[in-house]
Amino acid sequence: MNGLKTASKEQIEQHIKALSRFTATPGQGTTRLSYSQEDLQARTYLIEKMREYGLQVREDGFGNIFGKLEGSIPEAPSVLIGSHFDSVPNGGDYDGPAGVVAALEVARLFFENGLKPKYPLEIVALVEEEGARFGGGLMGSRGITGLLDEEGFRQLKDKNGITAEEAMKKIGLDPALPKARDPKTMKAFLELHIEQGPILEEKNIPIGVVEAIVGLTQLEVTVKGQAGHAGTTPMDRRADALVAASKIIAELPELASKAGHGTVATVGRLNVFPNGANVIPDEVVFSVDIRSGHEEHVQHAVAKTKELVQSVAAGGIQTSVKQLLYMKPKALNEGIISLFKQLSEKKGLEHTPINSGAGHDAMVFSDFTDVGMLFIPSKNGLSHCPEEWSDSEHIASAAEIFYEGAKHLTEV
Ligand code: HGY
Ligand code: MN
Ligand code: MN
Ligand code: MN
Repeated sequence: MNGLKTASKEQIEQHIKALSRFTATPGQGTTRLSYSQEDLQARTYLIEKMREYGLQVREDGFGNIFGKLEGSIPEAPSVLIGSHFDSVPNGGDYDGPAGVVAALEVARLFFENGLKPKYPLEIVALVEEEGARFGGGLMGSRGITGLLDEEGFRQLKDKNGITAEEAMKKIGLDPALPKARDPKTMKAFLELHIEQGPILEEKNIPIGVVEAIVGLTQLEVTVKGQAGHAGTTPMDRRADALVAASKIIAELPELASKAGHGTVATVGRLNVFPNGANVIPDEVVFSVDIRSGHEEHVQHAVAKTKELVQSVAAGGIQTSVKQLLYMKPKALNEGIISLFKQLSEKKGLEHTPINSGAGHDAMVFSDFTDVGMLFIPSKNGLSHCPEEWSDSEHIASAAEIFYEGAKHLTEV
């Protein structure tokens, strides 16, 4: 060997383990909501590592973390590598962190192998990709690209009515810092992510080269009825918000299957107000997450869902629908896809093309710069749960591909 360092499974395992400790639900998976104490602990860890690897660190007006290795060409656009470091409630240790840790490993290899790139390399750790605290999702990347403007950001509130700005200030972040960046400052964005499905494991292939990402939308449905006494209110004189909401939810699986092949619809979050066992529900607010590889199917399913919601607005029930997020299906950059395939072959790694049923920050960046994404296998195809697990060996292999790809794209 020429004495140059290569990606280390042990180093990656160390990072994953360290980040997994920053959870609000120890022993019940990873719960790391944006701008929480757990976010602050992870943020501190990531910034320390970025500095250790010789990177200039800054946080933008959304709290995204950037670690930059300057290039020799002044003002040149950067090659960004990274993913998100927030989680769903009671999620796993790898959804997001696998990509952040692989990017850290690329930075460590540039640093320890003394590489001097022409184009800058930026490692990025993104906030609020899951939307678990403020709804919608892909917030950090939409902020960087300007898809989420200052107005939109200011309106974000969590379920306790705390705004994103207040939450940022509480952990010492400054929301007034510069936010959207000029797309001309980005040359490429690369993201490693766990597959979150069963395909790579079933095929026993370590590397998935992502070609397209599903289109998705997130709706928030509000059903308003009339609170009342569970004992004294006759059944024919009720405007029960939960009964009305249930009629909508029960129809969604059939609505999704009729919307076109592969369309999925999920109600993952539901809040009942006032949520008392002896009180007729006054109001129900729930999420509807709709996805398809074909935009027309998403649009059809959204239209049908809005009709369905309208159809229960009778007998004292009122309904409304808010669209929190809408992303078209995205095809990733052909040049980076073939680069990833060549580099996988060079490393003797079996690879296969794959499409993503999950949304990712990569889909946001793909309208502004060249984007490439790799997947690694998920054990039993599980994700968004404490059982989520991926092999650090696979993260190391993907980090090697990203390292070679970053050398090529930054023109070391
Ligand atoms: O929901 C998703 O697809 C991603 O995990 N945010
Ligand atoms: Mn993710
Ligand atoms: Mn996720
Ligand atoms: Mn992502």
